[in-house]
Amino acid sequence: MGRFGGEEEGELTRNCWGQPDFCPEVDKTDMDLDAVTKQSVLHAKPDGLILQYGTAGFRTKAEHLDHVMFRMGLLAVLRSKQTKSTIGVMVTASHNPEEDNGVKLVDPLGEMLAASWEEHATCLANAEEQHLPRVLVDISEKAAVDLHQDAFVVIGRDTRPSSERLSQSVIDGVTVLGGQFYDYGLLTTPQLHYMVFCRNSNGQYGKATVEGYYQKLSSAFVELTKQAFCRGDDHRTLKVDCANGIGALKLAEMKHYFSPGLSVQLFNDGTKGKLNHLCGADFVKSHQKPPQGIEMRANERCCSFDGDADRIVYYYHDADGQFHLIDGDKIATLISSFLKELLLEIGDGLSLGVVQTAYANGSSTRYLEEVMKVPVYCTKTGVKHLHHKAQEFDIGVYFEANGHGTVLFSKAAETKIKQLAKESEDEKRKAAKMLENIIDLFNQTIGDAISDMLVIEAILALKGLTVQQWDALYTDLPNRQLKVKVADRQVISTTDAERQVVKPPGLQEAINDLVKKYRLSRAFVRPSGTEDIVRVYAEADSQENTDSLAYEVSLAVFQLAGGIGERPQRGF
Ligand code: NG1
Ligand code: ZN
Repeated sequence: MGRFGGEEEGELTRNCWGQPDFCPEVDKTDMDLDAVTKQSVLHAKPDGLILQYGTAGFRTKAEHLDHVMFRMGLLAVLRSKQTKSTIGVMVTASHNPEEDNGVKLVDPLGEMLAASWEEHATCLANAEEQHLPRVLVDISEKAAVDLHQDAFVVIGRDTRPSSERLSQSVIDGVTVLGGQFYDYGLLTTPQLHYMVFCRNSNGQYGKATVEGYYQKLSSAFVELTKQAFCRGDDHRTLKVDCANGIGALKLAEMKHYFSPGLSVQLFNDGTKGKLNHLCGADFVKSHQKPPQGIEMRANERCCSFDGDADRIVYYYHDADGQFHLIDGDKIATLISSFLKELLLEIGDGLSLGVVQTAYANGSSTRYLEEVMKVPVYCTKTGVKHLHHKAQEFDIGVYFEANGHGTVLFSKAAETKIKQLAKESEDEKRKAAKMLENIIDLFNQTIGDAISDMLVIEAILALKGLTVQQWDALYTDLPNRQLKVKVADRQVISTTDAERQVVKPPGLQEAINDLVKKYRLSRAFVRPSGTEDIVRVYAEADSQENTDSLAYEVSLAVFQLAGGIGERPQRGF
């Protein structure tokens, strides 16, 4: 028998991209490939199934994911050995329907997996059964993994019915390659990111327990809001739609830590409804209406989390019963203006930048640039892109319009702020102390609905702002997002932070001609990285024109990019 489960050493093979390749030389004792082969049979890959590590890992129907979970367990071990750090594996499909599931790996600093390893992940997930050992060896070689290193993997999962079994498959993958693991069980996605960073910073970022997370955020919130609540504004309540997901469980555990400063009332807590069904941040943002299952009174502040609690949007009904959505763009604006004020007070020349995607409402970009005079950058969709851009500033604020975002503070900024909080005179010290608490209140590894909610509540309390005053910062341009089904969404490729189509030919020209027909208009299309659809976005001067433009662009996509099923229809 050869060293790779029956293959001959040095034999000419094909790697997972179909290129001719030589079997690499790795000592079999470093990885028990026979055991991997045996275990893998119990997590067999369905024939012909090809999946891509997309915007946020793998996502599809839960019943197709068992082999992917097992293999991501294997990959997490290799990544852990290579980085000599703890790696996270999160089992979730976020805002997708309950029947779906997904998995993503979390890198040592709590960030999304590095791009080169996304390729390895895709390779490993799609390898046919008999090629699995060779692909593992190949990845180890290409990524120079020291196989003698120990590996440690932490695992978290959301509340989907399929998540428990699928996370067991991850554990099977970790153990068969000799990795150690800790299963946190039910966690929000951002909590798992937090745990990974805590462990790799030897506790400097915080204690790697759920209790540690609650304590860190809550004490920062209580410290930060002391001043506002001293003014007697101590009866703050907030209604939270938890999308029938994990956010409900975690917020129910945590709310005692930050009350009486803030009392939260939970809706869609998973006791009755279905996950993400007619509720949650994604539903509210894309339908621009309130979720089912929440009682809203006029002018009451409400918010929605998504299914894994990494996104948040706010909203309210005015006295005339009109619905007002406060999305990620307006959250970024509120936070940036608060931070900018504090930075002016400490007067230390620290740079502040805001990062958005093409989905940001045109009014928000204009307000940030022209009124607030803050530099704004646009990246591709997906928090990993925003996160990396935000790292270029002393203080980088990033938010997707859908409510996924956070604020990053550079090490230098943090040191400076801490020093000022100790040494400077009164007013400066007060501002620096606030910034110090804000640093602790943000989850700097990834967008976090719980942490963002506490930041927003603290700012509103400190500034004495009502939800209406916040909403009035600027008026959103009417906008519409639609989905188009096509045979193969990869026929569309884009450039310029996804604002321009490169392929198929003629599509961008068609969009340009349609956009010209309307005032203050803008439209773009891109293939989704999490669903099997093409997304269409349009903005214009009125909702009617916006809907018309969105419809016409959808039709152009349908006709020029191989639409399938029902043709797009006018009217929503
Ligand atoms: P896709 O499906 O690639 O558009 C969606 C969101 C992203 C991000 C990911 C991960 C939109 C338009 N897209 O990605 O912003 O949040 O899901 O959850 O909201
Ligand atoms: Zn999510």
